[in-house]
Amino acid sequence: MSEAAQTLEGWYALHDFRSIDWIAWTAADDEERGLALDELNAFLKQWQSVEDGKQGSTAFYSIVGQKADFVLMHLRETLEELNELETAFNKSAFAAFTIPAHSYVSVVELSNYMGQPGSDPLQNPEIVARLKPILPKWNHICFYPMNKRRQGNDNWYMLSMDERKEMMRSHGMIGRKYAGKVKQIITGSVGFDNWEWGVTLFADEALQFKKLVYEMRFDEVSARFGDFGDFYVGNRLTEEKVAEMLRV
Ligand code: 76R
Repeated sequence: MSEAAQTLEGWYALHDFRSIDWIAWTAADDEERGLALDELNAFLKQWQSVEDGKQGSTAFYSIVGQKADFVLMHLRETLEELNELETAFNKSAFAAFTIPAHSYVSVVELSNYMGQPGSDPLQNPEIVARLKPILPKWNHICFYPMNKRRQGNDNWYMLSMDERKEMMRSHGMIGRKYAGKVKQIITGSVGFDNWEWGVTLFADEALQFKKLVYEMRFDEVSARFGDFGDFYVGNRLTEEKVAEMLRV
């Protein structure tokens, strides 16, 4: 058996994709819509205070195209907290105007491919900060799930640790070229959801997603071993932006 990569886990993640029930929303009266919007804003404030207390983080983005209208990406210390906040939101008047489009459950993950042998990563504040990241407030989000292939000669899980390390080094070098332009959060979902990882990217310029993902396609880890699910891309929502989006 090949040596398994060691992983460090941080906050649990829920990507909650919703569509808006536009028929119900436009048929509702001003008062109903006002109450629903106030409730949404109260949730946004509550999630912000959790983030201010460094107990979790939430990102709120629109989604372009028909797969969903928006995504709430929540990070929390436990799976129970994620479940509670999801249920609380579902009971709100605003959520009653939404239709579930997709969801993804995972946990922030760092693997030891690039780690320094002999050091305790959990004593390193930079690593701890990466395991419990405050999500950036950048203009755009991109999310997609992925697997590492397990087929014939292209079986990632049959490679030796050294072979995988070498390929991950090359992967990391490409990624580093996008430092400051794209922020990646890798969440592991083996045992939690349908794919092995969720890839969440943030950027101020949406084109950087295309450039980064395309460049990686030529790198062996992605070219030989990457299998990808649906891509979701969108724009940052603030209280003002969501009010504008929902104005009828
Ligand atoms: O953690 C680190 O920064 C060290 C290097 C590194 C690891 C270990 C790294 C760097 N990644 C790692 C692990 Mn990554 N990453 C992806 C995708 O679209 C595709 O082709 C793949 C989707 C992107 C766009 C991306 C970006 N990475 C992983 C893993 C876990 C693999 C495993 O354990 O087998 C996956 C699934 C994955 C996928 N990667 C980087 C980036 C970027 C931008 C970097 C540089 C980060 C930086 O240096 O700040």
